[in-house]
Amino acid sequence: MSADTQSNVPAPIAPEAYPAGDPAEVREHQERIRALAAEKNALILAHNYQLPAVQDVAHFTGDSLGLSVQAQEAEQSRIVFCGVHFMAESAKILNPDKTVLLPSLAAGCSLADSITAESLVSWKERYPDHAVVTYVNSTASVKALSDICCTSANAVSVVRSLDSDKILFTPDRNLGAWVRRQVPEKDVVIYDGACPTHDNLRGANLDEVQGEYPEAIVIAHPECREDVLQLADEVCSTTGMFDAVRRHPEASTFLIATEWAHVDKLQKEFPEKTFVVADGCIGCRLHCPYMKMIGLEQVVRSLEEDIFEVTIRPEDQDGARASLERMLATPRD
Ligand code: CIZ
Repeated sequence: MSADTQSNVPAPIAPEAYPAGDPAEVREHQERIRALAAEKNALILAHNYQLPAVQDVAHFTGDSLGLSVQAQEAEQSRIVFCGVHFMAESAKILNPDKTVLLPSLAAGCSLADSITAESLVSWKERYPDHAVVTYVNSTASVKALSDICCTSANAVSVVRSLDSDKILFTPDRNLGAWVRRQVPEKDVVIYDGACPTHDNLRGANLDEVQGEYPEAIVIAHPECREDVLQLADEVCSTTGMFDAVRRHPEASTFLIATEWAHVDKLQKEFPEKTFVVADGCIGCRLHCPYMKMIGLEQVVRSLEEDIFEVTIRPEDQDGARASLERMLATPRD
């Protein structure tokens, strides 16, 4: 987008303008983190939506499905999970003998908070014949009450894999509606939660940015609303977006409808292409404040002081683990 555009689309902010900090200080923190991780036998995992400086220092980055697998395969005795609380919980559920640390207690998830165990119990009473499929963006107590979990990378395959034709999908209504459109032969009842970051984007926002980049390929996350997904050439999880870019070798520009940190990551992976956040503005609508609660200082402190340890209620452990393990046995879409 040119700087002198008359458009209402906010001018994009260069990723390096987002509070990346003084480069010397960033390097110093990253070196300290590497030294502490080696000393404490810690594996550092970072989600695709984490600040770029945090992702740069992680042993592995990825989506929640990929990071769950890394957590399971970890040889280290402790895992520092740079993501949000439900992701660290999943790592702990799958690795009950390891110490799992979440560097900030403020790293919650409003989508996970949109459904409680009590509300799921009453939904199950209303739909007693339905198999419960729960998005991993949920608490351990909700997972424990579910038949199987899914991520955005395998939600369609999970629903297809079930014997039951009646599904109760929780808690993300946009992902649930996307799945229902892909699997029309099943009766999918959908809970009314949403990720505000993705749900904030409207087709009209994307349409305006598309006017600036008429040739661009649009890749959208299935947590976006249907009016956004209808404008997309590809709908996939963050990890699926790498392959989606490769499916369009002729394209030079991509509009990406997901959290901006992942757009930064795609840009680094494919430096010869141009990636634009679908609302035209890094850090505007497609910004997850919870994912940005963890900076390098929090990771240093977490390693130094062994905080904040994630624990699972004993009564949730087995049920939540069974739901996650069924999910892990299902391939990506
Ligand atoms: O499953 C995840 O990690 C989330 C929340 C998004 C994605 O597509 O990676």
